[in-house]
Amino acid sequence: MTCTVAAQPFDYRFDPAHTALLIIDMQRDFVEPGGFGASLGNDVSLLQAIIPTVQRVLLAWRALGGLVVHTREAHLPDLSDCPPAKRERGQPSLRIGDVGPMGRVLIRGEPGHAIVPALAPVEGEIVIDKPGKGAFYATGLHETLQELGITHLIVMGVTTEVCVQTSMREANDRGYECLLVEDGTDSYFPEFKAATLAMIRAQGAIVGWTAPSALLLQALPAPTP
Ligand code: C5J
Repeated sequence: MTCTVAAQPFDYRFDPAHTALLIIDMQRDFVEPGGFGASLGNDVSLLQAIIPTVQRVLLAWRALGGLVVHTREAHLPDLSDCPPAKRERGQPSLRIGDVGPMGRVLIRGEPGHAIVPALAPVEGEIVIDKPGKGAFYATGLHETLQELGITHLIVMGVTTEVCVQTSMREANDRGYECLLVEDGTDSYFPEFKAATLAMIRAQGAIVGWTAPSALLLQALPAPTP
């Protein structure tokens, strides 16, 4: 079955049987006060605002029986997978591995590592822990998607210009056709989000397509009873 989204810069076509919904880093550490994002001085309310939209698309995709992949950015407790350059970057109030209000910042298994309750993975969904910004770096995600016959990715999550864009570029280099849901992603910097959407779809979808969630939802088939 082929679905068509009236996306930019032109129609995006996909078969749900060969498409995964990829939700990037919707973790407490990025969207709640007291986490990694806030420790860098960011206003996390901008990111919280997309949760209802991401949930709407997630529920529709689940109703179709489509494959869902969630990612979480985090490091091992001994920080052996965290390059010192990443930990030492900038002047944060808390560094990766420091103890904050949601446990150790950006560390696997800590409260801040969890995906927000409204989007929590359910049985059968894939959860990828990634040490980097890209979902394909040091995760085995490509091999998993290949085994499942996935050729297309519908992408949501945070932040648009960091982990979302990096993951889409990695996916593009590996041959996946990607659609970014415009209101299912956000940045701490609205101008960076706008620039990222523009650069993804520029030059004839050089990285991928973008579309608002309403147009994606309109394109989905009715779930079979
Ligand atoms: C960042 C992410 N911004 N998930 N991570 O460091 O975008």
